[in-house]
Amino acid sequence: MTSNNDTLFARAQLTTPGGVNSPVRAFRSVGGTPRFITRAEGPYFWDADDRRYIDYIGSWGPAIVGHAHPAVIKAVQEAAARGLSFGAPTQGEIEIAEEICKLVPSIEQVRLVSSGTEATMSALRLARGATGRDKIVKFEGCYHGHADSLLVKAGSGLLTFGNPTSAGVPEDFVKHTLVLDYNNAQQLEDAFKDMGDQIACVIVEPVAGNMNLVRATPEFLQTMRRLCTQYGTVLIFDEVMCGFRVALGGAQALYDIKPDITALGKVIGGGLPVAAFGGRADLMGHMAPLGPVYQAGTLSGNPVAVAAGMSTLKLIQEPGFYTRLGTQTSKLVNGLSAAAKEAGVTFSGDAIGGMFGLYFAAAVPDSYATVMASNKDLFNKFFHAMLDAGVYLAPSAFEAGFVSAQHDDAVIEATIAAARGAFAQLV
Ligand code: KE4
Repeated sequence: MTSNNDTLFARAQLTTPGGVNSPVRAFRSVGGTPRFITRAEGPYFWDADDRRYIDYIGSWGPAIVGHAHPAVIKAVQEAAARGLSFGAPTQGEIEIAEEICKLVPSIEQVRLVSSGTEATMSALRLARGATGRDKIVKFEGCYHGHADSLLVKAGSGLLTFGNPTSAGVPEDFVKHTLVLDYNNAQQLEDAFKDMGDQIACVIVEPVAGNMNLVRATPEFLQTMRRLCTQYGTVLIFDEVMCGFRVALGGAQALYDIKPDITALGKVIGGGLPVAAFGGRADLMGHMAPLGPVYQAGTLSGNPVAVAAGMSTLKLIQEPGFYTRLGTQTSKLVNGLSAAAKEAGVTFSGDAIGGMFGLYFAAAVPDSYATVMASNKDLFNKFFHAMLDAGVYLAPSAFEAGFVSAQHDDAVIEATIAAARGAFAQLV
């Protein structure tokens, strides 16, 4: 029987490339028909056939308090009734900026934008403008949005400059981007010895979530901080995903490392388009209209989006929020690991705050190479078995998963029960 999802997907492809507005949604990595979501509430969403799923992408991170949280919806409704966008400053922008600076002490000044891509792109431009240097360092497996100079894969040699990962990105746009191995402190040391005084910035996901979940080692981040300080290089933590997701103060609070600039997104918009970049006041002072680094945005600091973000930031500060969130995420991962073991399936999992990684591999990966060695085919079979059982995981073996405050014990236990059936189908 043709599902409404099939019908909508066929129709969507007539007017939108791949039928989606962001590639990962097309299910190309896992195969099958993407689910067209009609509504969401708490830990659930419903597709076009009115089938309910336990949702573990949470809009790829923003839905940390659960979908359609009454307080967030009320804040959005009240803001919308006062007008949608003014193109002029509002008090709400001051309030959310003050909240971000309070919660992330390394951020002394912050600029709001509308997407994580804008946040990291602007942070790179700021680093280059403030240092007068062109070279940047990123790491294989980290994704920072789709700005040209960040769509780069590792070059042929260990310390050679990168090659574009996308058509339409001229070689010239990436010739200053050096792509190194995540968690390889020695290689980073060597790169700085080789060209440290030419490097404008290092940008890193301090907890990586775009090659699946891979934690940085403390030594890797400590080495990065030491070298950036030594060579006058700007250290950018891309916390668009892990910020307010792994801890209230983000990964920088967990690792107790102070970056120079932080990129934020997702949770700070609560599901609406708010992202930000901010950090040391002396660096942010280079931004127009104060200084020569230009960045602008019609909908930057949009009052309705800021209302959703501010409401979410208030809710995550409730006493015990992250303790409860971390407990639920650990229960999920431990339960899935036990179910896999019972079924005799090679599997491991990791959980940090409200973020988790599932790996069809014997051990939790600590690098791009090890995560890429996990069994993608088994994941894809598991993904579809779970989808059929009403559990929606990220539609790729190389994405992290997300738990909300509404994923209570009953939801976690239902997920584990579904997984027992799914794992049994793999053997
Ligand atoms: P956006 O431009 O998608 O708002 O943010 C880009 C970005 C920047 N930095 C990090 C660490 C990110 O994870 C992202 C976006 N994350 C993906 C999830 N893999 C968004 C999902 C999608 O691309 O549709």
